[in-house]
Amino acid sequence: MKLNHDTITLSRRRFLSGLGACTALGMLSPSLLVPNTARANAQDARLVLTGSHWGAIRAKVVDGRFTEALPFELDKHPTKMIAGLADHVYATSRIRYPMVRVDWLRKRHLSDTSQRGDNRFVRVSWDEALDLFYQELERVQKEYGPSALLTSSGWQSTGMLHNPGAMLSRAIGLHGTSVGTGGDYSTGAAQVILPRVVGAMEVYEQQTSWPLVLQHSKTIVIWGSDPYKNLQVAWWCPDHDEYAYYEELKQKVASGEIKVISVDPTVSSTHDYLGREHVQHIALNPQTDVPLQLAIAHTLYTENLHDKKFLSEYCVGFEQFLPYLLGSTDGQPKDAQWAATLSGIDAETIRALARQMAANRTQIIAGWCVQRMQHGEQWAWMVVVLAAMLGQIGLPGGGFGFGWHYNGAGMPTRKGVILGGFSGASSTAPIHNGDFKNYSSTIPIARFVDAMLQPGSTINWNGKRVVLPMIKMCVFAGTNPFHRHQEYNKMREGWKTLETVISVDNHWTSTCRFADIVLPATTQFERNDIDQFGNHSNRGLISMKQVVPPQFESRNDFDIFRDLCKRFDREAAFTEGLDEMGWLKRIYQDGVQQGKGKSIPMPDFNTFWNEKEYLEFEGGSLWVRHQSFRDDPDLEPLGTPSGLIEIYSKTIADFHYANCQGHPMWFEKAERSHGGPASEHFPLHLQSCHPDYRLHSQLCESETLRAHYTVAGHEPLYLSPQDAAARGIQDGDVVRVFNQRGQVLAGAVISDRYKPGVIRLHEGAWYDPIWDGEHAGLCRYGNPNVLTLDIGSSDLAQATSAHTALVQIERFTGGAQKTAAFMGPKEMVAQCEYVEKPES
Ligand SMILES: Nc1nc2c(c(=O)[nH]1)N[C@H]1C(S)=C(S)[C@@H](COP(=O)(O)OP(=O)(O)OC[C@H]3O[C@@H](n4cnc5c(=O)[nH]c(N)nc54)[C@H](O)[C@@H]3O)O[C@H]1N2
Ligand SMILES: Nc1nc2c(c(=O)[nH]1)N[C@H]1C(S)=C(S)[C@@H](COP(=O)(O)OP(=O)(O)OC[C@H]3O[C@@H](n4cnc5c(=O)[nH]c(N)nc54)[C@H](O)[C@@H]3O)O[C@H]1N2
Ligand SMILES: [Mo]
Repeated sequence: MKLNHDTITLSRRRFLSGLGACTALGMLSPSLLVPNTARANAQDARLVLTGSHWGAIRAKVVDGRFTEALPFELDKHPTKMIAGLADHVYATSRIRYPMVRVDWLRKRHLSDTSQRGDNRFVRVSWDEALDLFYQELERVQKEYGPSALLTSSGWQSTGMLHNPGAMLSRAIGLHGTSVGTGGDYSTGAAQVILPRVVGAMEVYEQQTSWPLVLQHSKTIVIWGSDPYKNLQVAWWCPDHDEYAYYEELKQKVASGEIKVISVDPTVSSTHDYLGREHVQHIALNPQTDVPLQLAIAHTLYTENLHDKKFLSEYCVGFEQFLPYLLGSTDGQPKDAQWAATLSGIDAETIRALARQMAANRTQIIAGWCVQRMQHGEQWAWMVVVLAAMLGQIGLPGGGFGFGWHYNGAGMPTRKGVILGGFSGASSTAPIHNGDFKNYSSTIPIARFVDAMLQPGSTINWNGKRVVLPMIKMCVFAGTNPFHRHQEYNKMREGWKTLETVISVDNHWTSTCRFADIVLPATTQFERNDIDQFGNHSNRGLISMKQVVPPQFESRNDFDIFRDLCKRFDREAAFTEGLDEMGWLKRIYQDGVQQGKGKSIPMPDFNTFWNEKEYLEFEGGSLWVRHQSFRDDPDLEPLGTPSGLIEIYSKTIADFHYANCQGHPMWFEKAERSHGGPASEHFPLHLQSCHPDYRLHSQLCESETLRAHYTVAGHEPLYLSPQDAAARGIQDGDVVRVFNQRGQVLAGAVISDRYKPGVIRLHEGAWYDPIWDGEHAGLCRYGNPNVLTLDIGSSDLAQATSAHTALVQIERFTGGAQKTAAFMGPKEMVAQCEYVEKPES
């Protein structure tokens, strides 16, 4: 089969004028990306098929330059973000050569770490850089042992081979052991509580098929989720097919067949897309979901609307929860009146909501933002308890699900293969396998700055005691901690205790600024790879062909880590004797074998790579989450101690944590808007939700995209007309956003999608602190994590509490502050003064 290369083209200028016509907050209709009139003759350009977190594209290459990303013809709902992909290769922030921080080059691990962040770097050769990397690994293992070394990766790029996180793990793991990390920033709280309650993580798993939801649900409650915005990206290359179901949902909502209720302080993109006039908005005060949920439960119980049979046959512990709900344990019934004061939703609306949910088939679609808060576990637990009281878990179009906004969940899964990829593990033992001394060998990732600041202190974590290690060296590849983590002024203090920080990236992120050795990796467009096409849909496989050669001195992570391994004689264990194409063949041929076992015929590698370029799998059957459990709880028990849904968990109760007890409860937050703690000083709740125009910090480097959302060169700050008026802020003003933890500049966008007291700065905005002078520490671009709070969600999950943060804003009068975030390092020439030769 030959591919049809006569594909759709669209000039950037034309595409951008389409974008410009949208309001800053408006979702661009994906169909705008592929106007039929824009078909052009692409003969003079080379079109290269590749996949990405943003979908599959045909990269247009003119005179050896990647000029434009055209949507792959099978992607019917491409994201507007592909307009930034060419910039990903050419942005001013590309790391050009290996670089070493000036004072670290002079004094190595004895350097002045308070200079980290001043962005002064010296260019070195690859050999020099990798020698330094290796010498530091040796030194740290010998001087301190494995507890002093921490490595981490994150959202990196797609591709089954070029997986920087796996390469980092394998290479470092071949040299020596290091501190392990558990949990993640996405679902840290939910992924720890839900296995205790329903026996599975729930968050990353497949959800009930969309056709069944559309057929059976009468009410859909979208609880703190924004699928329309968040499905633009996925872990593997998305096919975006699920958007067709959102189109159907939109029609059914308009015709009144399905009622959608959005529980969200803001009008989300999904809400806006489905139609403001059709969706019922429960615009609760931020962080007050648990009181609202408890009041719904209270109404269901007191109005006898709960499913007693389901509670007794499929659940344990409703009796232990009930006294708390009714108030006999603490004197406070968790009724609608009580919740109204906290949530800002009047009592009658709450009661009506409970009745509506009990009246017919109700699907609860929960997101993850509400668990990315202090006590985030409680909300996730209450989602399950509410669904259990409604008794529809395991029925089509009923019950709960936590993953609809992610990886195309709800798409029927086609029968196909899942490729293996490059593994972070190796069968070869590490050279250094030292003693962790009295420190724990694994820590919750979101507590890694606490380890820097309080090594040796003990924290609780999901029933274990964790002694935080004394970390001396960090290596990052495919993650940007100075976007990902919270409370940068605290983090910068922690960072000073590190002797050596290494960052492998393709862009000069703020983490590179705060590193000692910076190594330039190729972008995904500069190498060959294979990816899954579609995630839960399993639509097929797609080749990721090299679009352009490596830029500057960048090298594939594979080559970087291979050459590191060479230095300690583990090259063969790292590569297994294969190069890039060798690995791709192996990964693909393993898939062919897997396919044989499943009766899925696949062409051989050469045919796939040279002729077909992508494969589509067939079939896909409809599926209902938790149905097998509902059908036979004895044969298909949940993975909880009782095999049933645990409304009361004896395991958790026995941990004796004050902030996460035996059943879900309301706990006051460290900071809460609308009259809660600290709101008298900082009255505004800071949402740092996931960006509409980026994947976290990725593509913030794209000028093309930034041109469409920045305000006077700053990250947009969304706020209500009331909050703006009260402060004399006009649309387009530069504002200072501040609290006791720090301050950032941003550009005001006034929007009626926000209720008073709620503002938003999207996560992933590049951190750009002013180094010294009057405004020292002020982030010029607008990164919300300067302002967020770095505490664990509770003793149970120790997850991030990024969404527990209050701020104040004012018009900024300090003059124009041009961001330098995207300009790379200040290049210096330095004399090496280091004398203490590392032992080898
Ligand atoms: N475009 C884009 N999509 C993405 C990503 C991206 O960076 N960009 N990242 C991906 C990743 S890694 C993840 S983990 C997911 C994140 O998925 P989520 O964490 O679910 O996403 P958010 O958009 O941050 O938040 C979802 C909704 O929660 C609402 N919300 C905020 N506070 C509250 C509250 O107190 N109560 C209630 N009820 N609602 C609240 C917000 O207004 C928002 O509409 O997104 C994925 N998708
Ligand atoms: N305040 C607040 N903070 C949050 C969140 C929030 O909701 N609010 N959300 C959290 C969530 S859910 C998540 S998942 C995290 C995401 O945090 P991260 O995963 O750290 O975010 P990314 O910006 O995707 O960082 C990936 C980095 O990998 C680099 N990279 C890309 N391709 C390659 C490659 O081929 N090789 C190498 N070596 N590097 C590459 C990119 O340039 C980028 O710097 O953020 C968390 N932080
Ligand atoms: Mo995430």
